[in-house]
Amino acid sequence: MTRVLSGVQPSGDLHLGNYLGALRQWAVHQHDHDAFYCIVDLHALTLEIDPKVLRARTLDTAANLLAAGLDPEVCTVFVQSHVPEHPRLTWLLECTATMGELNRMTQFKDKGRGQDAVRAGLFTYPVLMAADILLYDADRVPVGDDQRQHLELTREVAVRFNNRYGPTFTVPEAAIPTVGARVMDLQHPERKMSKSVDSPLGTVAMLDDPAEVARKVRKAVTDTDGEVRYDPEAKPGLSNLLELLAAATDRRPEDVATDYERYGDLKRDLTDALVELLRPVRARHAELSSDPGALHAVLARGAARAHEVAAATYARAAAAMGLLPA
Ligand code: AQP
Repeated sequence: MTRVLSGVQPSGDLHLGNYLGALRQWAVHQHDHDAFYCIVDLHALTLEIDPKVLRARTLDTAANLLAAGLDPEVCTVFVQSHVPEHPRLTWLLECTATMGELNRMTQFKDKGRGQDAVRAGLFTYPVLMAADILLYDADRVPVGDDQRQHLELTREVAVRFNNRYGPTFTVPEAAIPTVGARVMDLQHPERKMSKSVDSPLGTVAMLDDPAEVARKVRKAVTDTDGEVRYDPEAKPGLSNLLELLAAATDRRPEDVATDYERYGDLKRDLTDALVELLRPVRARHAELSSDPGALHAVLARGAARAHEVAAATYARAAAAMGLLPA
């Protein structure tokens, strides 16, 4: 069976972008792949985060993943820091990637903008992500469009390592959905919806209640020309709404656009579709959160299974580079 690996940071409340761009695909892939899904808490340390909040969010992210349809009997759900081979392999890969490659990554520039002191970890983040993926010999990595550049770096590092030290890593492919891969902020449609950016009206959380979803969609920024047309360049706000309705109803945004003449009608149907899409997720999350002990048990089983695979890959990579076995 081919293997998939993907991760999510416990850096804030999960939102529609995370759900449509990633989690929904993860739930599908778990049935036809050997699937590993990781809560990447070490990545969340690259930006300011209160330790108590990080701890609580890590467990809540686990509840969100299961609520989004991951079945721990079918796939492996675990926390990155529970598997020590992630930072260990990162060092080996930091000695394989180059400063020039990391300098070309756009995400650390976006996330570091406006900060007095950017953490070194924000700069080397893509190498930790490469380690996350390569440790599991993943063939496919289901991610949103924002991770395309990091995936490409992972492939380059894997190929270089294999050429330099002999065949060690599987070179992974990105699996990016055709619709929903880049959900934009409802108030600032020029930037992606994001957990760590403060945009309360622009971000629809996976657990928002129907009234909140309705309020945010009603206030979503559009334009004044009044024509319903899918045109992300000229009409980014409206096109984002069309993409969301298309993603929620498994259609193409161009086709959805032909059903509407008025923005208000589109917003009404989008609200209904999102409320229905998120209803089961909210209900399952409420159940799962009432039993933290069961969530801890799922994560402990996941870490044990992930560790078996990761330890073997790490040993192979360390030996290939010439490190003396302990
Ligand atoms: N707006 C988005 N549209 C589609 N997919 C998205 N993803 C994130 N935002 C969107 C996908 O969700 C998965 C998990 O993301 P992450 O937690 O690794 O962090 P990120 O990509 O940096 O996403 P966020 O939500 O913006 O988090 P913060 O603000 O913490 O950085 C990934 O597959 C991602 O592509």
